[in-house]
Amino acid sequence: MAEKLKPASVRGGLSAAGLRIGVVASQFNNFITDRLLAGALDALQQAGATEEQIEIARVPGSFELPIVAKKLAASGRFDSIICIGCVLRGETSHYDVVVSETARGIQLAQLDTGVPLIFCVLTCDTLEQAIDRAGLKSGNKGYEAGLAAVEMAQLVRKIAGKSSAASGDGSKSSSRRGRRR
Ligand code: INI
Repeated sequence: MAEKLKPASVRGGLSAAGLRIGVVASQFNNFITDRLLAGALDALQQAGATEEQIEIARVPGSFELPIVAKKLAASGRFDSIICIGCVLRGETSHYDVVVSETARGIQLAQLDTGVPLIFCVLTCDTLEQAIDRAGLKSGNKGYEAGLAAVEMAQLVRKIAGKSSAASGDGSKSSSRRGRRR
């Protein structure tokens, strides 16, 4: 019987050594976002990060997360960026607009820049649900975001390392193509 395939797989580890992590935190609902930020910093510290490796930017509300995350990502100074916010459903459709535009903006920004942006925006119907996810019953989503930031930063670095090795080969072949012309 043929042996089963065991293709190589790549994944990011959980050591923050040498990584630079940005954080953008919304001040709206800061009762919640401060707890998410504390959870993210706990995770980064446990992964071995020091204060010098982390930079925090504060924005008024979640709607402002994408533009600041994109600016930080485009600066080239960060391996990944955690976006922290908390949107609570109110009586109008404002909630839906803020949630969808924030998520869309963050997704577009990470695809445009190639820097992983970690989505740590709670979207809850009630304050109780948010409290549960900011350190009570359902853990701290900020902590999970901190781990995801390290894992994604490492994974993207590994993939970039493989691509630059490959493009090293590619540039040889393109210079060969150049000589043929
Ligand atoms: N911003 C939030 O982060 N959470 C909310 O629940 C929220 N509500 O409910 O309105 C909110 N609004 C502010 C918004 O993010 C912008 O800061 C504001 O519209 C200015 O652009």
